[in-house]
Parts: sequence; C-alpha cells; structure tokens
Amino acid sequence: MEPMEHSGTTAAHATDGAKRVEHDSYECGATLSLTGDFQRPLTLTLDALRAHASIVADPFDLRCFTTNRFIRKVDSYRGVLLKDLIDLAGLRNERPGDFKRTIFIAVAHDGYAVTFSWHELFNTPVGEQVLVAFERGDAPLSSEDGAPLLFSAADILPAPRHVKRLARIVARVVAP
Ligand SMILES: Nc1nc2c(c(=O)[nH]1)N[C@H]1C(S)=C(S)[C@@H](COP(=O)(O)O)O[C@H]1N2
Ligand SMILES: [Mo]
Repeated sequence: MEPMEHSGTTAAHATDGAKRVEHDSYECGATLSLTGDFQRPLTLTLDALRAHASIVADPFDLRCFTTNRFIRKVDSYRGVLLKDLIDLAGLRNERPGDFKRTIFIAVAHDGYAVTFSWHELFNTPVGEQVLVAFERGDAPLSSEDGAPLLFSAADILPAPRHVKRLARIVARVVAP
C-alpha cells in the first residue's frame, strides 16, 4: 500500500493567492482512513483510490429514508469495493470468530455516520455493491462534489448510506 502522497503542486499554489491556497488545503482533506480494529490501519488519498480496481453502479434515484423524499437522479458511480479496502487493512481475529462480530462505521467529514456488519459486506449480496466512489457518469468527482463518496447500491432507500465526503472507516469488534 502506498503511503499518503501529496500531489506535488503546493509550490505552484502557494504563489497563486489566497483562493488557490484555500482550495489546496481543501483537497488535502480528501483522504480516507481505515482505523480501529484493523491489522494495518491505512490512509488513502483520492488519487490512491483511483489507482485501485473498481466497479460501476447503476444510475439510481436518491431518496431519503426518513421522509421518503425524492432528492434527485444520480448517474452511475465508479468506485472501489469497500470490502477490498477492508481486506487491504486486514481484519483482526485475535480470538477465533472475532471477525463475525466486527462492525464498520463509515464516518463523513461532517460527523454523519452509518454502519455495516462483517456479514453484510462479506456474506450477503449487499457487500458486492458497497463502493467508495471517485467518478460519476465517467467524470472525476472532486472533494467539492463529495468525493470520496460511500454508496451502498443494493439498499432499498439509497440516501442514508450515500455518504458524502467519507473520512473514516472505523472497525470495531463488538461483544454482547
Ligand atoms: N456527509 C453527509 N452525507 C449525507 C448526509 C449528511 O448529513 N452528511 N445525509 C444523508 C441523508 S439522510 C440524505 S437524505 C442525503 C441528502 O442528500 P443531499 O444533501 O444531496 O440533498 O444525504 C445523505 N448523505
Ligand atoms: Mo435523509
């Protein structure tokens, strides 16, 4: 896994006035960290995500769970499977069967957070369609567009697990 890398454009931006500097620091914020109960916690930039094997989801209607409100049509996302990223970070299995009690909390920059279970991701069809998107309708997504953006394409109502500006995936082995 590549360490966090900077785009190398800081020097050019620094001479370009406050607006560019502001934009640059915003771009620096677009990283995704896998933390908590992983063997190898890691941090990925948007560019590092783009270098991974990816899948494409179908276009869909964004609809809120709480209000059933239709929000808008969304074109097809391209992104990396969440379970591939989890495999990179490596699950802990200190006591046999710990992995079966592991949950993953997807946390956005604004604190918005949703959960997935190990079974849901690795042992049901839902996991085949949970992706961290970096492209929409063949155009790259910037952090201003919400990237990296987590999307669970098999959900009945897509808006809750359509997480804009995903910042962290936290793994927790839970005990009864
Ligand atoms: N980062 C982040 N993503 C989020 C939310 C949020 O509050 N923060 N709300 C979710 C919910 S409940 C809804 S209905 C939609 C709202 O989408 P919109 O902000 O594009 O209208 O975003 C989803 N993704
Ligand atoms: Mo919502």
